[in-house]
Amino acid sequence: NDRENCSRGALIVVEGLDRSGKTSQSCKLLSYLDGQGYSVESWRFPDRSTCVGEMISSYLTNKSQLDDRTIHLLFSANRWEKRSLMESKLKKGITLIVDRYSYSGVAFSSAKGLDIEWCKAPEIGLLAPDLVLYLDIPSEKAAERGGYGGERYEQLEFQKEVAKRYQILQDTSWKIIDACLPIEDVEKQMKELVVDSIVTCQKGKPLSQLW
Ligand code: 2DT
Repeated sequence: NDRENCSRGALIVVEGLDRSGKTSQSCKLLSYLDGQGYSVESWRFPDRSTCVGEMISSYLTNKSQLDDRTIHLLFSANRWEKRSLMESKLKKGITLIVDRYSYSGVAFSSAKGLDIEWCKAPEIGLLAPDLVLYLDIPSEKAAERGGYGGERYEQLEFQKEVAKRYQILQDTSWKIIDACLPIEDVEKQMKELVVDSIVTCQKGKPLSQLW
């Protein structure tokens, strides 16, 4: 029927500091929605599987050095190279759960001291999320959670700067989730918000663009 023909999937983004629980919560969300019969895929940025993604990965693991603006533009390019696929999936009715997106891009680069407006510019024209689930956790608490790995950026002082930038970036698409609550509570809140967002998109909410 008509409704099915035009109904699109929702673009859901999960953001938060390292160790805030983004990846495990995204997994839970995926299997829940899948079990409920929604058509859904799980994505993540950086997508390390592309050529650009390999350059990013080598930078993150300290195997290469890049100028701050250069790496910023590579992260952005890594989203641009996926933009058309993202749009076609959404238009086919597939909901995407995306672990990190432009907000990580701007928060991490501007935390190094780059101008925030400069950081936002290359993101202009990428698809805007329908919902951003921000897993809110104090940097100290996150650091206590089994510690960080060895990648660049996984340091307490830097994460504190990132948290400040995330605050500046909040907009009406954001829902702040207290990531210190028990895992099941976080999960429940996320499920409800996502299902609401999927319904709104099915009802014809248009896709929009950053920024
Ligand atoms: P993961 O540990 O989630 O793979 O992230 N980052 C990420 C940026 O600096 N800019 C971006 O645009 C994105 C998407 C955050 C790897 C690290 O890369 C940072 C953590």
